[in-house]
Amino acid sequence: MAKYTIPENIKNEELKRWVTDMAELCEPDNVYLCDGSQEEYDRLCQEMVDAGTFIKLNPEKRPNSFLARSHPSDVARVEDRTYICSLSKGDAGPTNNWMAPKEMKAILTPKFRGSMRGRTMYVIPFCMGPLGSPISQFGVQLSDSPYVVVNMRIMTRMGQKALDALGDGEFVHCLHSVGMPLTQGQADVPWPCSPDPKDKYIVHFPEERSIISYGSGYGGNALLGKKCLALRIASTLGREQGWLAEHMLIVGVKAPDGHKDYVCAAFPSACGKTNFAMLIPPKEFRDEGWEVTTVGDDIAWIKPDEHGKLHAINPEAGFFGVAPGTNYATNPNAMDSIKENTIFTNVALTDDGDVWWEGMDGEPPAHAIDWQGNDWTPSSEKPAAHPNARFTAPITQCPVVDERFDDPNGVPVSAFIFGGRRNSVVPLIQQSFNWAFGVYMAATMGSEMTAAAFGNIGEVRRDPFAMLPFAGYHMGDYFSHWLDLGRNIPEPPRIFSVNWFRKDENGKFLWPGFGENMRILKWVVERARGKSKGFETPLGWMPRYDDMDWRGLDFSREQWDAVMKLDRDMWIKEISTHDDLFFKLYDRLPKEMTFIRELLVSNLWRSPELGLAAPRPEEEDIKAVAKGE
Ligand code: O2Y
Ligand code: MN
Repeated sequence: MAKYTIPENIKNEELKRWVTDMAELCEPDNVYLCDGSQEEYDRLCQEMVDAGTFIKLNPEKRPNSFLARSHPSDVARVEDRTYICSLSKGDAGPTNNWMAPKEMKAILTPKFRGSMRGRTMYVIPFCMGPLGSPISQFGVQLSDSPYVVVNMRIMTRMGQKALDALGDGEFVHCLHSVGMPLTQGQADVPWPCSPDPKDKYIVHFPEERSIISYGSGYGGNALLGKKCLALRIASTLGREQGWLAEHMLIVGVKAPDGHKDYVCAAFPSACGKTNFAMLIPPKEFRDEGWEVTTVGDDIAWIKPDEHGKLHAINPEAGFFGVAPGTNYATNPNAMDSIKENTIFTNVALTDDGDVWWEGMDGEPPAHAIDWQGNDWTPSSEKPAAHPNARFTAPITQCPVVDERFDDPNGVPVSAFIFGGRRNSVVPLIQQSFNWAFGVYMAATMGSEMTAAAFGNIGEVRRDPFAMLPFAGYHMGDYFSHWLDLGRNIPEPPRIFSVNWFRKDENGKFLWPGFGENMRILKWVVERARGKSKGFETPLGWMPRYDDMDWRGLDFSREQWDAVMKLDRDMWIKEISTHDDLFFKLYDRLPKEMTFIRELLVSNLWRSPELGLAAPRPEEEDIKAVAKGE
């Protein structure tokens, strides 16, 4: 006999049906509809403190904040357990794991039978994007994890307000269980999950617009609004409906004349994306009136308005940022964002009830409790915080949150930036000739391996558009979608590539990065307005040394030449390696990719003296950019 009752407040007929069916399958003790209130948040946090899942941090140091420690088997997204279950295998493409929907459901349904016994099934209505925005999407997550509820309250617009805005409309069905039912009075553990790595499933059904996640309570595996909905499902929706769901930050760049441009930028993990999203311009720029503001740090949904102008929203409402390495030198705005009302996961606990991680400001504490609950001192062999330790904090706590972050119309996009982590070959900044060349550049971006765990050190791992783990469909079709979109809008944003990570022969970074990236951002936004100068190279347009604003930085012409150098032979080799990815995608690779590849190679052959010495007349280039050529 069922112990639960279905909350009366659920008026959406499909939601009522689905909750009833899933409760019957999962057999929870209770079904609870989340209202998203502060009272509910506080109560669930207290319940987790009582259960040992949360540790309340010292309210004088970190008001209203908590620390959670996950099970050691449950510390990150699990790409090898992530599936795109489209009806046809071809639609998922060779870069996604695939299984037929029926086959996958035959595995998952028995797993969910009774999976929530002894637990509460939380019904979490949420909206990705500002309430009332034509770009936003609704989801409802059913989860047996109160940790998920409180994180979803920070990361999305969640609760009664989302349910009201949903009305009788459609929503993405997101079913989640940690996969550890409590049978016959079995005691709970602080971090329930399925400890067997092969017993975790993060599954997407793009045609049904549904997500099923089993066995993990961590991050992107469990907070289903984020990577699962906002990228994998939304990318398939965007393709059908003519918009883009991208792994991009969004920043506002205000010039001294008051004009503000918005820039979307894609970087793979570990490329300083959050730092760039909250960049503080150098003093000389600030004094002059330059400002950088944050709309989002991870995901952008981008849609043409009625005039074909692209507008972007951040579908999220919070940051789920990496803690280790974050400090007042690298990212003061992030540090200020997490002063209070923050959930920390897998960081260390200091003796005075605060948090600590490797790379935090100041001296390490003489003693702490590490992320696994063990005593830790600076002489310990293992790190105090897990390298993927996280903070969850509301974006409204960011000191430089953009005034339009919650604007239902989104913000107009002036430029796209794509960046990888390359030791050599790729210059600090270049602008693609046009939209199609930009798509090629983004399709071939990549990062050199820095850890053996991810491949051979030094080998380039291609991560097209930083979307390899997040595209919900075939990457070749994804490139075609970008090409089509650009063809159908009158004035597409300009596309740029950056590489902050180029090194000299001694392995030293050639570019200081951090706030100095403002100099690049300034060139980008002015270029997008047809204002800043550049010259043509076989690969695109580049700024000369004199086209850059060097106030406050001692950076010589020689240093600039080193960080901007195009080596013809290396580039010909580089372009030949693009084929590795293209061959993989051959059945759906748009022909433009092959044509542009050929064009780039022939441009390079025709430039034996490649370098920065022989620029074309600047005026001509500026006119060409203004015309969008
Ligand atoms: O490991 C996780 O579950 C989090 S992954 C993540 C979180 C925030 C922003 N980006 C990412 C990512 O992997 O790109
Ligand atoms: Mn990300």
